[in-house]
Amino acid sequence: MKIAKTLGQFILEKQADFPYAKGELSRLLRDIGIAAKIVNREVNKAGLADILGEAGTTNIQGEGQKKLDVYANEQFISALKHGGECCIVASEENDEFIPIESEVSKDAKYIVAMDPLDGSSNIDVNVAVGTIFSIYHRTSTHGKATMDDVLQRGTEQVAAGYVIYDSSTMLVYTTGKGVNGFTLDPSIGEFCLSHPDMKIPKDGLIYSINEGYYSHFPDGVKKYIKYCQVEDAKTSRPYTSRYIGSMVADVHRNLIKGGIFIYPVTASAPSGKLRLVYECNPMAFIIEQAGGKATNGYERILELEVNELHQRSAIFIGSENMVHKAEEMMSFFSPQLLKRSFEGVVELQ
Ligand code: P6P
Repeated sequence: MKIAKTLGQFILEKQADFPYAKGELSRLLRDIGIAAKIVNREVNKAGLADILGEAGTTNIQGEGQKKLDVYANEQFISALKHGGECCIVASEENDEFIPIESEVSKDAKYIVAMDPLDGSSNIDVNVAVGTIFSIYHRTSTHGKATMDDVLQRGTEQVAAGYVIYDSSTMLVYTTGKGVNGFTLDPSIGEFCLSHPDMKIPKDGLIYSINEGYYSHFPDGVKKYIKYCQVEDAKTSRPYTSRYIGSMVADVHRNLIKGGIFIYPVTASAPSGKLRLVYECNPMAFIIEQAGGKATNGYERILELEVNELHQRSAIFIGSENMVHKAEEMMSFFSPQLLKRSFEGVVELQ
């Protein structure tokens, strides 16, 4: 029986693709893999351990933190702190970024931005949740790393990935040379290469959006939803609607099967809900590397200017041809006109 390649073996093998690599990125990815295995253990027994439910605290998003949110955040921060390859951690769960100033880390060259447990509202009902991470080189050349090191465009990412904790636990990541997926083999406690060189189909038959907000959507999004629902054998419509409510799970399904995930701006979230730095940018990097597309309805996600750590963005991400079609519908409204319509200045027909 062929022994599958472990994440560690694969990382080292690919390190050769980067002639000047001295192993720091390899070790950083290893540290993330270790934290993912620890979090996986708790996610898998959430119903048994006293780790379900609310932590009784709220994060900067004003969201009630689940015990597992806090636990996952602590595990990833600890692994990154002790790994010595990262000088700043920026997390959805922390208002400010966390400088890592230990002797071994203060001169480390990498920054990690993460959503330690995305979709955590699904934990208590046993639905897939995920971790999303994004890795940058620090831009500052001396002294303490600063917020400028964190607020970099998505195009500057060195690596990005996600972990999906579901029927099986997978780690999917890119370093800019394609996308590879690893499935955790609990019998050996290793992530093993199971999905080499992942590519998202150019077309798909699945659209993923929370239609409960339909009345709040921009007209272009309403047009696209109606387009997906029209009977048309030539284009295999109507498409299928699938919405898990966990971005990692919805995007992962579309990466494998083809499809589009949309979280647009709405009247109640005029800048969108999802966060640019540690949700949209890493997922956009991965999907682009797999041959897909990711925009905010008008502009490429990876080129959006990053001004704040917890900045939000609309996102249309998935199969290239589906995102193109959605953008066609969105092109009816300029972002400016759309914004003024939410401010009640302009009545959109
Ligand atoms: P809604 C989970 O809270 C999350 O951040 C994403 O994982 C998910 O896609 C989205 O929010 C779900 O938001 O408003 O549809 O419940």
